[in-house]
Amino acid sequence: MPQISLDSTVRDLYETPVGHDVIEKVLLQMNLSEKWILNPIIGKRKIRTLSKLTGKQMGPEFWQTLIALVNSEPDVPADRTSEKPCAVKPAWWKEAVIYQIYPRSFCDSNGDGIGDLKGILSKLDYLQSLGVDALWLSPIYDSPNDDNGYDIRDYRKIMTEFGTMDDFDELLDGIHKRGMKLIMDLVVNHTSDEHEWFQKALNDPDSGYEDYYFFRKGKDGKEPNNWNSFFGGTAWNYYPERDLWALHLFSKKQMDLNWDNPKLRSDIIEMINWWLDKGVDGFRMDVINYISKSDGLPEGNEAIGKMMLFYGIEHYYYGPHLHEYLHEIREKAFKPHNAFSVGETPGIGREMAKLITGEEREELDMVFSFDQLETPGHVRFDDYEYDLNYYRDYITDWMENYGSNCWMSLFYNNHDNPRMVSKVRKDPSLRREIETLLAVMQFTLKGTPFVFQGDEMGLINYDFHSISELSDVESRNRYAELLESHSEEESFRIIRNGTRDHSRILLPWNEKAKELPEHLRQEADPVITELYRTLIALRKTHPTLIYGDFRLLSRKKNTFVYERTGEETFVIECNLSEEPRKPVFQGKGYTLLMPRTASDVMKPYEARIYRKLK
Ligand code: TEU
Ligand code: CA
Repeated sequence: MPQISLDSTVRDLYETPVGHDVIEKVLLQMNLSEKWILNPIIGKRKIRTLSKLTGKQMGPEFWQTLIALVNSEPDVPADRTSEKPCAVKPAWWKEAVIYQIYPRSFCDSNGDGIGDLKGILSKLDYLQSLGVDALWLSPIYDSPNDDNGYDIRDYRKIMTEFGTMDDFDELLDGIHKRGMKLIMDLVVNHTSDEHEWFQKALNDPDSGYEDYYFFRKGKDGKEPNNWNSFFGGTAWNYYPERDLWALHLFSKKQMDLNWDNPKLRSDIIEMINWWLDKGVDGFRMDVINYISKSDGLPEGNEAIGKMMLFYGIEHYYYGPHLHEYLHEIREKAFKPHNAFSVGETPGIGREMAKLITGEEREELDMVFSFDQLETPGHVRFDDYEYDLNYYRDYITDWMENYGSNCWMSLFYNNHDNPRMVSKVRKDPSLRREIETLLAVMQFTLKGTPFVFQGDEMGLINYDFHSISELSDVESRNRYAELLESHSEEESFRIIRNGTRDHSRILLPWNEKAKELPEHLRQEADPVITELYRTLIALRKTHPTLIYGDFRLLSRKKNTFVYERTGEETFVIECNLSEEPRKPVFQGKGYTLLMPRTASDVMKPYEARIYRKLK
């Protein structure tokens, strides 16, 4: 890869994997189209002259930072976009439907109001009957729960409220007996400050653990750098007993681990192997792209910080040793156990994802990319409605360009996000229509569907009435910050748009849930559950829906028509809005599989699945 400099053109920059993804991200953030870059007037311009145009806001320092990041990646993705679908190597996780459980709110077996492992065990038959192949459990390890288990105190112990290691063994056994697999959450960017390593590091300078974390001297009595935390405020905690600061990208109790320390890496890999030896089938890896930080933890660029709302991000979201560390985990733990991995990788775009999931590179099997979750120019806390035309373009772009050596994850929400159905339309009157549409796309597009608990019950966002109903650390911290410049009412309204609690309320089947205030109770919709069963079964009986080629047939406004071809041919037509319209696909020579009948008008959010007659 030729090195990029201020004398390279914008086009040269856009042709590098990191340059491509960063520019795309910036355009997204500013709600500008790709045409802006493809336009020769801009594209042929030297970065040096552009940097003059972008003025103070994105001054030369911004471009230098970007160039350094781009040049830190010498590799280019293998071009495997033009190969036939038969080039895709089969794997169980490409064929699987994965179901995410947020254990705290899934099923409570003993009426203490907290979901638990026995609760999950009691629902295995239900999950099997849905047709799901694997369960991903959000963290169930011992934790003081500052961030609901994403702050781990002991990697080898089960959280007391969730049960015991015996319960876990029984659960794993029950899952395997039913022919399903178990994927655990692996949170190794940070540990709880109550983890033994951190306690030793803090209390005994000679313990050998100080270098497991990022302890630094302050700068003139202030934080070592300007990085801020995803949960508000600075990313540094001061420990007066040692006159040292320690880094935490998330809550004050989630201390970042220093992956540059080979001893730390070897301890983590040993722990992973301990779980794999127990028989777990794979891991979802929490913020795994953050594990390698730039040497010396440099100041974050001002312009990037302002634009992305987080300072310092360019120094850790695609760090200098990321590929190396991912490969090491693969070699020393996943590969010998034939384990599956999916990385949670905020900020990673399509080209960088190729360098992480290209199968020949042996890093991760899949990633979750998040740019599909909000439409351009929006963040999670904005008050707006999600335009599904954007989802069509986003997902088409990935399916057309990701390559046969990479495999996509398909998801709309998780425990960190409000439900997509409510983002598309706040008024719930068409919820069943939208839920059906989303499910049809999820099970007929190319990739592995991840169902988040409750999606299959037709759940929507909760009607929170006050901040006291929210328990998430992010929501509470942000609310406190907002109060500095907004009224209580406004602050609450903003938090309510994006709070992670929308996906964290106890599922309706819990006895205890009946004690929730009326407005926080939801009934499960059996029609949607049945729909999930049908669609999952359809996908299973027709491998074309899994491995078949994807081809876009129409992207007219509010229209998404695509074809999947392999041994068979399917055509799916979606109406992406509430406006009725004429169908684009007439269905001649095809049978209509869904819905049972169709008229010559596509109803609001209607989705149709056709199969070609033999
Ligand atoms: O999330 C990481 C992440 O970047 C987000 O989705 C995050 O919740 C949001 O951006 C905050 O602004 C993972 C977990 O999924 C999340 O639950 C944890 O809180 C976080 O890591 C820390 O472990
Ligand atoms: Ca319980």
